[in-house]
Amino acid sequence: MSEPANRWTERLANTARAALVLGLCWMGVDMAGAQTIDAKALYQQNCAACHGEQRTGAMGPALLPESLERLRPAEALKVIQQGRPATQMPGFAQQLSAEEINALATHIRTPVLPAPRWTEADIRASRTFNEAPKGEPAKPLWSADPMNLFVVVEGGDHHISLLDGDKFEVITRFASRFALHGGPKFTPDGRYVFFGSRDGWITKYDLWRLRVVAEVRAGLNMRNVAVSGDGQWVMAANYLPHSVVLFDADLNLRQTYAAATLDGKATSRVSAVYDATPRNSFVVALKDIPELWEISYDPKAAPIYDGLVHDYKMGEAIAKPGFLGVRRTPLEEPLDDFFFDQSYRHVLGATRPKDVSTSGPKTGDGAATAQVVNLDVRRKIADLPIAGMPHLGSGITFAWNGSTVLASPNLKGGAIDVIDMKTWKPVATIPTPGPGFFMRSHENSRYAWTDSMMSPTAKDTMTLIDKTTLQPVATVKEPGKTLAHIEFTKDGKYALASVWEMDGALIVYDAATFKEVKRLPMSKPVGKYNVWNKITRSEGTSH
Ligand code: DHE
Repeated sequence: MSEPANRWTERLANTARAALVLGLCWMGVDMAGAQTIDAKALYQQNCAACHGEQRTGAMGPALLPESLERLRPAEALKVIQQGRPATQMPGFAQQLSAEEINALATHIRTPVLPAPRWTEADIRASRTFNEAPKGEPAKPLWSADPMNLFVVVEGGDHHISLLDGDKFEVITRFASRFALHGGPKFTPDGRYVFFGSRDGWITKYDLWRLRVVAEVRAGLNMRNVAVSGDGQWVMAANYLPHSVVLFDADLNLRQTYAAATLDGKATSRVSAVYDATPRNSFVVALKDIPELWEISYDPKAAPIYDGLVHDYKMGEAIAKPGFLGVRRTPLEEPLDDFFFDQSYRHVLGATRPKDVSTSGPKTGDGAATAQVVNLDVRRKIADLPIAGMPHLGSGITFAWNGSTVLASPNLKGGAIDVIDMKTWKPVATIPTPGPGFFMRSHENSRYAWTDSMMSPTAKDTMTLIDKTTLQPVATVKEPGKTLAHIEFTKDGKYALASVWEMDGALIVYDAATFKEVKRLPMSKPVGKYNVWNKITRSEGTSH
C-alpha cells in the first residue's frame, strides 16, 4: 500500500476505535456486560453547546439543581422530549431513547462537582455596553405620558411589552433574558429600567430610546435586583454563588460581598435585596444566616463598629467605613421575604418553614414565623402574628381607623392578614377563596385586589376588599384560567390583571365598577409595573 493510503487506513482504524470507545463510554457497559447510559457524555453531546459545559447556561438557561427547583420533573421530561415552543430548544424524542431522556433529566438535577464558580473576572467579562448613538436626544421616541407607562413581563415567551397607560396600547415589545424574576426596578426619573433573571443576568433598558443599554451576569442563580434611590447603584442578590453584588448605574462591577458570617465559617443564599431610599441604603436578607444587612450608599454614612476589627496596637475596636460597608443586625431566625413600613425604620420579615440551608444552619423548625426588626436599634422588636406562609414582599399598607395597617397575602392560607403597624397586633383576617401570591391597591382607590392563584379551585378568582370595612366586596373571574397580579394606573382609576396562561391576556378593569374595559392578548404576563407607582413608592404597590 502506498504511504498516503496506509495513513488513511490507519486513520480509519483509529477513528473506528475512538468511536467504539466513545460509544461504550456513552452507552456504558457494566461488569455483567449490560448497557448503562452515561448521562454526562449524553449531556456533553446534546446539550452543552447551548447550556454550557458546566451547565451554568450559555445561549440556553443554566441547568443546575438550583435553577431547576421550580420545574416539575414531568415538565422537564416534556421539554427534553418536545422542546420549548417559541425558543431555540429542540425536542430530542426522535434522537434519544426514553431511557436516555430520563437519564438526562436526572443528570441535570445532580450537583455539578466541583461546584461551578462565578468570579469577579467572570462578572466583568460578561458585561456588554451599547454606547448611545451620537447626538441622541434625551427625550422619548413615543408620545405617551412617561410617568404612566407599564412594563409588562411576559413569562410565556420571555418578552417585555411596554404599554401606554392612558390608551392601553403596546408601544413596543422586545425579548428579555430567560425567566425574569422579581419586579423590574426603575431609576428615579423613570427613564431606565433594570430587569433581573433567575440565571443571574441584569439588563438595563432605556424606556425613552427603546434600547438595551447594558447587560451583565451577576451570578449563576439570582433572586432579584434593587436600584438605589439616587439611581447611581444597582445591587443583585444571589443564591449561587452566596453573594451580593454591587454595580454602578452602567453595570460596571463595583464590589462583591460574600454572604457569610463575620468569621466566614457559614455562608448563605441571599433571600432578597431592597432599596430603602429614605435611609440611602440597601437592605439584604440572608436565607441561611440569622442576620439582616444594611449597606449604605450615602458617602457620609456613619462608621460601622459591629465588625469589631481590632487595632491590636491600640487594643481598641476600630470602625469600618459606613459607606458601602455591611452593618449587621443579628436575628433569632433568618429572613426570607420582607417588607418595609412607610418610614423605612422597620423591616417586616418572614421565615419560611422547613427550609434547609446549603451551608448554614437550618432556617426554621417547621412553623413559619414573622417578625418586626427595627433598623435603627438593630434588633427584633416584635413578633408578627401571621400564620401560614405570609408573602410579605407583596404586602401593602393603607390608612384604616386612624392607624396604618399592613395587609399581606398568604401562600398557604386562603386569608389576608391585616396588622396594625403601631401595635403590631392583628386587626382582621379577611377570608379569600384560596391562597394567593399578590396584592395591590392605590392611594386613590377604595379597594385592594388579591388573587388566589395557589388554589387549584379558585385560581381563576380575584377578590376585591373594601379597605374601609376590611370585607371582601366583589370578585372578578376568568373561569378555568389563572387570574393574578394587579397593578393600577398612575391615577388609580384602572386596575390591570393578568390571565396567566401561554395564550393569556392583560385585562384592564375600571377600578371603581370592576367592569372590563379592554383586553390585550399576552403570553403569560407574570407581572406589570407602573413607572409612577414604582418611583413614588406608592403605598399600594410592592417596592
Ligand atoms: Fe417571586 C417577587 C421570592 C416564586 C413571581 N418573589 C418576588 C420577590 C421575592 C420573591 C423575594 C421580591 C423581589 C423583587 O421584586 O425585587 N418568589 C419568591 C420565592 O421565594 C418563591 C416562592 C420561590 C422561588 O423559588 O423563588 C417565588 N415568584 C415565584 C413564582 O413561582 C412566581 C409566581 C413565578 C415566576 O415567574 O417565578 C413568582 N415574584 C414573582 C413576581 C414578582 C416576584 C411576578 C414581582 C412582584 C411584584 O409585583 O413586585
